[in-house]
Amino acid sequence: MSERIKIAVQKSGRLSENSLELLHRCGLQYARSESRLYCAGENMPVDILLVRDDDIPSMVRQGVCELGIVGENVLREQQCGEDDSAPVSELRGLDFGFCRLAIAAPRSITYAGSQSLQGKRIATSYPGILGRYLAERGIVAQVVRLAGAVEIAPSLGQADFICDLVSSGNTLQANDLRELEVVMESQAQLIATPRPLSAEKQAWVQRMQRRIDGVVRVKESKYIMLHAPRSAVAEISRLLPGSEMPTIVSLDGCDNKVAMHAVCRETVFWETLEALEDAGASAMLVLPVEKMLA
Ligand code: PRT
Ligand code: ZN
Repeated sequence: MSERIKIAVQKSGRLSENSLELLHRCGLQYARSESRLYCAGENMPVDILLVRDDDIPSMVRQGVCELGIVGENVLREQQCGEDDSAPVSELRGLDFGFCRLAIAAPRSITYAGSQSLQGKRIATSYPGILGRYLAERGIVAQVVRLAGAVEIAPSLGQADFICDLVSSGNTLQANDLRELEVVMESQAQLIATPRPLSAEKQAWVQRMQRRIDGVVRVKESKYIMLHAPRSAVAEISRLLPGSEMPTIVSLDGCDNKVAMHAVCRETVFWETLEALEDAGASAMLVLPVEKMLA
């Protein structure tokens, strides 16, 4: 193999650890040194480029890197400002880096839906996404562009509202702000270059994509075992999230109950287990799935 592919990953920030862990779980071995921007893959022709997240969409669009991992919020904001003749391919959500871009305001402000934003000043680091959102709703407001510390803009008198990323909501709370509406939901995305690739590079891009797909699907998947009254099998099958055909096993010496085993390909929440219990399920076990070939 003479040609190598590159994956752009955030150097140090909220997505770094999960991104590198994902690549590691795909079988990629590399030596990392804190100061280096380039980690050469030791067992595959796949290298990692560690950069600021804002640089990732353009690096992938221009073909400097064949693949990249970046927040949808960053990708969408940059797409607002560029001609979209050759956008990157968005291959899949990676199930980490969850956050939302939301409008918030000091608790004292009265708010009666989006129209309350009319004529107001809104501070944000996402002027592109916010501008589109307002235009789609026919709202004319003054977008105040800030590079950071958006949450203190109202108390400094720079803006009436803010539009910023939120995950736990603690930062809003600490600044006495109230979340009012969600502009977009976001998670980390795997993106690929729109540039044509040699067959050799294309094969490695597809291989990495398949492995990443497998790792993410397994992460979401759980193996569920439970006992169910025969009469409730149909209802319980319907409640099992993302499972196609549960295996039904008879229980020795028990005619009215069966054991059901299923792989659930979606997150199994406590609420799901409670709903299963209400439907008659008992002896429920939820196990992680290590590897899966589907
Ligand atoms: O240096 P570089 O440019 O690479 O990094 P950065 O500082 O621009 O980005 P970074 O590391 O802060 O975030 C990278 C990506 O993580 C973002 O683009 C989002 O896709 C995602 N992400 C997930 C978040 C958050 N959650 C998040 N909570 N990005 C930022 N935040 C901020 C939020 O705005 C608030 O100020 O973190 C603070 C804490 O949030 P709460 O709600 O939990 O209090
Ligand atoms: Zn950034």
